[in-house]
Amino acid sequence: AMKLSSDYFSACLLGLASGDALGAPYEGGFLEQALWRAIGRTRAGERRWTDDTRMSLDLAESLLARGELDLADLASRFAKGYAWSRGYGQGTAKILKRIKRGQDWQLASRSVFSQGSYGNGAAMRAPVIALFYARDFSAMLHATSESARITHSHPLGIEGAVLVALACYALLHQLSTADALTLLTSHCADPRLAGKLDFLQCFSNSGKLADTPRFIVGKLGNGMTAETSCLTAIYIALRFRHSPFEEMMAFAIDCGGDVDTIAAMAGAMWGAANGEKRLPPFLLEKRSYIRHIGQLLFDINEPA
Ligand code: F2R
Ligand code: MG
Ligand code: MG
Ligand code: MG
Repeated sequence: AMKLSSDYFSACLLGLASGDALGAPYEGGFLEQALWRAIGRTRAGERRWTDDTRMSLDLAESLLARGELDLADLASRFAKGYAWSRGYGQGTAKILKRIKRGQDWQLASRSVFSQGSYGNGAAMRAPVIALFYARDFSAMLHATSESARITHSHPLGIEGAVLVALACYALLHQLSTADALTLLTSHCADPRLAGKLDFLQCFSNSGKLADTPRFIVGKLGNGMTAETSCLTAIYIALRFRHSPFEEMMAFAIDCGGDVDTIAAMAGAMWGAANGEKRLPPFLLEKRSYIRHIGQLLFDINEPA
């Protein structure tokens, strides 16, 4: 089996939280940004992260406590972790408040969008599954779509999550960009996502992965839906996989829109490819705890 290192597991989670915390000031409109200026730091001056990191930690804690994906346990952890000040998506917030009030998660999950959400909320936490199942590809694929069900049962919400998990997996295993895109393409069924993946592949084959944020946003999107954000994040991670984190982050900020989430997903992939030493060491909420969770996700893959 290929050699993996705990450093890269921690870096994947820290990259996710860093992209989230550094991107959060740019998400939303004037009011959201003004609010974040007021609550975007802890009393100790650390940058706070949002729902993206909170739900990723809930998922990691559930997997580690149960030893496998347990949707009832996960649903109750998501509900406990919910706090308005983390800026949850509107649909997800409603579902989690219902579960918090005692409603069965299976009922709650269908209470907002009858087909389930196609937001990027399942994709933003999918890197955790790539880490937990780093040595079991088929289990990873299965658990990723299952884990989306509580909040995102829409096919696009699920497929976005699968593509993000696959991209993290590919970078953790140090696949080339061409091989990573081939892997993604072979697991992409929805024509809307497949079309964007085709664009990315042509773009990468041409050796011209570089273009302006404006052009990329026009092609791939910068929205809150899985369809308009997951491939943007994958593009950013692949383009900047050998560049400093700060350059990747600057590009994500220039793309605008759902910056915290696009940067969280790209940051997770970047961290999985680069390890901790290249991550910026700014004051981040619960940094050492996040690193610790990354180590535990590594340990579960390395039976003594
Ligand atoms: N919520 C935020 N940011 C608030 C700033 C947004 C700003 N005011 C604005 O409106 O532009 N960030 C967090 O939410 C995103 C993750 O969202 P998640 O968990 O996927 O939420 P939700 O509510 O399920 O989906 C997001 C929106 O997409 C639309 N939508 C989804 N499925 C739909 C469906 N089946 N039918 C119709 N609409 C659907 C809805 O508008 C949802 O509210 C991340 O950015 C995270 O950072
Ligand atoms: Mg967020
Ligand atoms: Mg298997
Ligand atoms: Mg967001």
